[in-house]
Amino acid sequence: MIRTELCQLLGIKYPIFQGGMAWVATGELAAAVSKAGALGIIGAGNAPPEIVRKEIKKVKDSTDNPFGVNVYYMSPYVDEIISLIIEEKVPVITTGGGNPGKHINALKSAGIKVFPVVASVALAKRLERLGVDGLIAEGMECGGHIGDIATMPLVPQIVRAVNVPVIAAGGIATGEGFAAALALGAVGIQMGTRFICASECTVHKNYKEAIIKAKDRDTVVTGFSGHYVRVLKNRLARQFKELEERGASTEEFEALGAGGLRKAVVDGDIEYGSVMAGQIAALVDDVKPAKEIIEEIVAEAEEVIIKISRYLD
Ligand code: TUI
Repeated sequence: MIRTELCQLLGIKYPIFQGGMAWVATGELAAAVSKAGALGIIGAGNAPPEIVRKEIKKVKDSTDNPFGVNVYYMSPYVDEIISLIIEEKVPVITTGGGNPGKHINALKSAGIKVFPVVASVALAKRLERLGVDGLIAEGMECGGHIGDIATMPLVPQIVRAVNVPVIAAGGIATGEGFAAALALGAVGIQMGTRFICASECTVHKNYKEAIIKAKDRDTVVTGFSGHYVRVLKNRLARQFKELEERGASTEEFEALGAGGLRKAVVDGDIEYGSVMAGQIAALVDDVKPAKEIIEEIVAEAEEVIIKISRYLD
């Protein structure tokens, strides 16, 4: 059994977070993950509060175990979603796409545990000073919006820079990756891409199949000026590359990207939709219940830790 301080801190059985993926991480997925003993997280993305409230209700109706909501800091509804999280007494918040500093006091006063996603040491240090409970260090192997440092160098730098628990994210979907994250000093992992292929995940089946088919070089980073997104290669990604090559304007990028994630997740359009996935998609090769995903990765990580301890002379 792998238990770390994160388990006691949050009252969870396994030190595993499910990534709070916009459109993908619905109440159904979060409920299944939390029920299985890890931390399920609803992805608020750009959704208005009334939609997020319904997803929170789904989790509460399904389990009493802790769960979280991820707030995307480029959403137009950030302040309203924070109020909703406080009102609903959501146990844990994770954040992405920006600096959640201005909301930390209000969240802490409400007894909510705060775990921002960071992609740099500077932001990690700043947020530690503001009193966060832990940090999720997300390497650029992950899917969706990415920073520019890979998990292997990012995690130990953040671990050395702060005194709060650090969770490793980006490129993890196997027991080997889980064990490696612990070796880097993390006290837990976050997985997104692996949980897209959970049976309970409500994304279109074409999205799951695209991840299962993906091989090592099948993701690509598209975007411009500090806003980079990792997706599976498809026609939309090629159109983005063309825009990059001719130095297109922000407006052109935004017009091409608009609604892309919904198109992939809801309509199953994996050619013209934005199929966000991490590089570890190549090692995701089946759809199964969240509980089995969690129990399998924990058992694998235990085996890896025992195996590598034999190298000690
Ligand atoms: O946010 C993510 N991953 C995402 S966001 C997204 S895009 C989206 N599309 C439609 C609807 C809603 C969302 C897809 N994937 N990961 C966490 C993350 N946060 N990665 C990098 C950062 C980040 C970037 C800048 C965190 C903080 C930050 O701060 C800048 C500053 O102010 O210092």
